Amino acid sequence: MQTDTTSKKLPNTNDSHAALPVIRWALITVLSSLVLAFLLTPLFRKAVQFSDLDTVHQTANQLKLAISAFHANYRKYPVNARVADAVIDSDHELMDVLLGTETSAKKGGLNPHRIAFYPSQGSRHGLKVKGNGGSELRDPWGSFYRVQIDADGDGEVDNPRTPDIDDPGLQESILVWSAGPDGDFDTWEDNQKTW
Ligand SMILES: [Ca+2]
Ligand SMILES: [Ca+2]
Repeated sequence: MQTDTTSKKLPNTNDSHAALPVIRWALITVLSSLVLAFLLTPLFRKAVQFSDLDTVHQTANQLKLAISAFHANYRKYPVNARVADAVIDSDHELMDVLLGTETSAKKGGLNPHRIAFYPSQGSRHGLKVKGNGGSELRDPWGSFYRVQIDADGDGEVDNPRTPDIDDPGLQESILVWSAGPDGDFDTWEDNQKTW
């Protein structure tokens, strides 16, 4: 008995090659949809939010530590104001001093020994160091951090949350806070603070 080998259908390699881009496209579409669906979940948004809040607290405390180290070294704060408690932002004026740029060591500068009090190496959230070594520091939502310093040295500062109320103030030397996700310093519900 003879077997009819010609009746067996051989796979058409040209067909399978032609189908590959279609399969790839379909896979990419499905995967993209899944990723998009995950990004829209409340779980993901909550995870990002917690991660941002964690970053803010770490950064704010790092900034407070840097200002404290500056004071321990120079016996003054990195501001020119002496008579009133200073409220400043984490802009170039402050950060260049804490980073020890060349400008901050010039005549009349606040950091003549160019000591780097704020770490610029490695992954530091919100700090983009420029060519001259200077930078400004922003929170995950794009605003500067706000800093209040006991520049008059009486051991306390006004509570920035209740500036118009005649309260005893806070027994703190350095306060650092962020405007929070809404970017508004006046809305304290979401503001993040070090005290
Ligand atoms: Ca004070
Ligand atoms: Ca706010």
